[in-house]
Amino acid sequence: MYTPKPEHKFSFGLWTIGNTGRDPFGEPVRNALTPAEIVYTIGEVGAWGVNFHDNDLIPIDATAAQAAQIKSAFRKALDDTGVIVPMATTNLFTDPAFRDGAFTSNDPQVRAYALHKTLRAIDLGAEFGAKTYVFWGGREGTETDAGKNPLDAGKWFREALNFVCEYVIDQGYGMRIALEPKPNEPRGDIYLPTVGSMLAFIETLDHSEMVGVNPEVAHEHMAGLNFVHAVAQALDAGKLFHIDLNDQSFGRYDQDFRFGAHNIKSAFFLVKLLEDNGYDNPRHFDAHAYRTSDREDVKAFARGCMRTYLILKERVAQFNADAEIQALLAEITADDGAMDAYKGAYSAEKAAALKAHTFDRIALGQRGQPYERLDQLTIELLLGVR
Ligand code: GCO
Ligand code: MN
Ligand code: MN
Repeated sequence: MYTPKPEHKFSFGLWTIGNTGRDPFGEPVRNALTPAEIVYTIGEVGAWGVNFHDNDLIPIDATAAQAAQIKSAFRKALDDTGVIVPMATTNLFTDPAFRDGAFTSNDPQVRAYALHKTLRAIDLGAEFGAKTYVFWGGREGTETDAGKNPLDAGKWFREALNFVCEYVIDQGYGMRIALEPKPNEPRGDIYLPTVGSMLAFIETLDHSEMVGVNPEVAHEHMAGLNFVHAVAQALDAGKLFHIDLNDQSFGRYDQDFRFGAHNIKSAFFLVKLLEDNGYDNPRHFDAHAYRTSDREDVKAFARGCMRTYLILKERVAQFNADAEIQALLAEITADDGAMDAYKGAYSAEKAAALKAHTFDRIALGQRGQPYERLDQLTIELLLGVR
């Protein structure tokens, strides 16, 4: 029942399963795996897809012969396991050239290099069948605003994305672009820090129809925001092209915990939102095993992400079928039709009638809502006693 299946579209990045546990204070604690080895692990734990940055697959300084050898081993692992490549992206943050950003660097040579690297990485993604291309601007930001004009930065980023969209169309790749916001880390402040700001920016692009968002649980939580609300706004806009699932405590560094590891209640409402609204794009776990894990425990981490998702999905079905919960919801959202005349599109008559209506404000203010009862039932359901 909690076994992952292809239709769940669970994916992991090469960088997630492959993560060696290096952090700003400590060296790697796990051996590095080749891309092919990571694909076999992903196949073994039962996931559907593997995503990569260009340099997760091909090191930045690889020769053509090395690249060809890596690609053929990777291709064989995909064929052997049936794992597919749904998404690809560009590493625009590791190399020192990007220390002041990529598309928003003050240096025109760096901006051009970022575009060059991205076009080649898009080709690499297309070669392996990726249908979603992610942009996470990890270095697109500042520590001080003394040296960079945020309006210029926005203009440069827009120009680059317009160029990329035309390139994808020109090549006939049929890819969609997903922009991933993050408020900070590794920059002091990253431009377009939240899902809301990214959604607004997308509407300024030449090909906004092919650009959506890739929201990440940890990123909105780092900003102290409600992730479920952010994702709902993206769904409402038809822009939820991809999602990065993980977990994070509020107010901490970028933790990238296993999905559902920290805040089970918000994970539940997230799964509910996705499942109730027929979300059918990839469910990508952009998370890392604890630094204390060995390679065997990394598999437990990966299985845990998927298993928790599927358990929560079952809890959602239970919530939707629970008579007591549904009765409370019906009570909360009850509508006797008395206000129907004022609903819907504007008309001068409707506005006049609404203004003339007398409301019993005191009675309205006396009406409570049984949210405590509903929330306790939700908690009991999640704790497995219903
Ligand atoms: C992070 C980001 C990245 C991106 C990845 C794919 O906080 O480091 O979430 O993991 O998702 O670069 O674009
Ligand atoms: Mn992240
Ligand atoms: Mn991410």
